[in-house]
Amino acid sequence: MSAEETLILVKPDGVARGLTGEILRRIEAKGYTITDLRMVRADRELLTAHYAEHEGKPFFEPLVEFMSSGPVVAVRASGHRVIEGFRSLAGATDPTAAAPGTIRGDLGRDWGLNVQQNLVHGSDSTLSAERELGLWFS
Ligand code: RTP
Ligand code: MG
Repeated sequence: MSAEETLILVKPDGVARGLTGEILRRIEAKGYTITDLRMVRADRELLTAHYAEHEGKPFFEPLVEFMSSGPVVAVRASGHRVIEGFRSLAGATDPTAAAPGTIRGDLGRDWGLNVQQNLVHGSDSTLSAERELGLWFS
């Protein structure tokens, strides 16, 4: 079995709502292994690098504001097809549209704000996983 790695973030809304344990439980229950974990107060520099693909989009500034509003839990997880698998566990970006059974579908709240406070981030490709793990676990 070939193990793959991904970066998962429990975003500030997940940490503030006390959902870190529940989110880590779902990752482990699926069979993925948590191989590193740290709580980070992310600054603008880290977030701008992390969200480079979104720079210039209307939600970029509110996104950086939100992501720096409180601590984030960064998780290195490994497992067979964990990148795609965690994106399935997380569900659609919009918590209202996310399917029940997913983290965002079961636990995400739609506050009607100008950015989705959707509890988690997961890398979307092997390339982004490698890049993002380097940023958060350097
Ligand atoms: P993520 O990167 O956090 O795993 O989420 P994603 O792939 O599902 O979403 P993405 O399109 O990469 O957007 C990154 C994050 O920006 C916020 N966002 N808000 N129009 C909006 O309100 C909006 N669009 C994006 C969300 O926090 C999203 O997860
Ligand atoms: Mg994304």
